Amino acid sequence: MERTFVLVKPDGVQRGLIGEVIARLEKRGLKLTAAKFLAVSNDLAEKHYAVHKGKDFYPGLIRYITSAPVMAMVWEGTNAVAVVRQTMGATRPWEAAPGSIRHDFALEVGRNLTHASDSVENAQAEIALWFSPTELVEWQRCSDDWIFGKN
Ligand code: IDP
Repeated sequence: MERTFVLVKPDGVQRGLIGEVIARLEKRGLKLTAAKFLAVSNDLAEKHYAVHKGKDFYPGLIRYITSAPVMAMVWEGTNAVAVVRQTMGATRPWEAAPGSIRHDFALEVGRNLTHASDSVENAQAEIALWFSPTELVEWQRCSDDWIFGKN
C-alpha cells in the first residue's frame, strides 16, 4: 500500500488545525501509519528542504519550519501521495482548489499550513528521514476492506 509523509507545519499547530488535518485524511479513507509531535532541529529542516537550498525563500522557510512544533505523520492508502496532495491543495493557497485545506484555511505561500510528499520516491526518502522503521505501525483497520475494496 502506498505511503506518504505529511507535516502539519508550525502555523497549523499554532492555529489549532492538527485535528482538522487528521480528520480530513481519516475521512478520506487514508490510514495512519505513524505520528509524532516534535520541535524541528535546524539539521532536520535543512535535510528536509535541501532541494530548496539557494532559493530566495529558503532562509525564511528554515526559520518558519523550526519556529514552533510540528506534527509529523505517515499516511497510507491507494494513491496516497496524489490523494494527500489533492487534499492539501496547491502550494500557493490562492491557487488551491476549493475544499482543499490550503484553500479553506490559508492565504500566504509562506504560511501554507502543511507539507505532503510530491512523489512516491520523495515519500520514501522523507519517511526514512523523519521516522525510524520501528515507528511505522502495521495494523488492520476494521474498515480496510470497505475502503480499499478488497474482497
Ligand atoms: P509544497 O510544500 O507544496 O510541496 P514546495 O514548492 O516544495 O511546495 O515548497 C516548499 C515550501 O516552501 C512551501 O510549502 C512553502 O511553505 C514554501 N515556499 C515555496 N515557495 C515559496 C515562495 O515563493 N515564498 C515563500 N515560501 C515559499
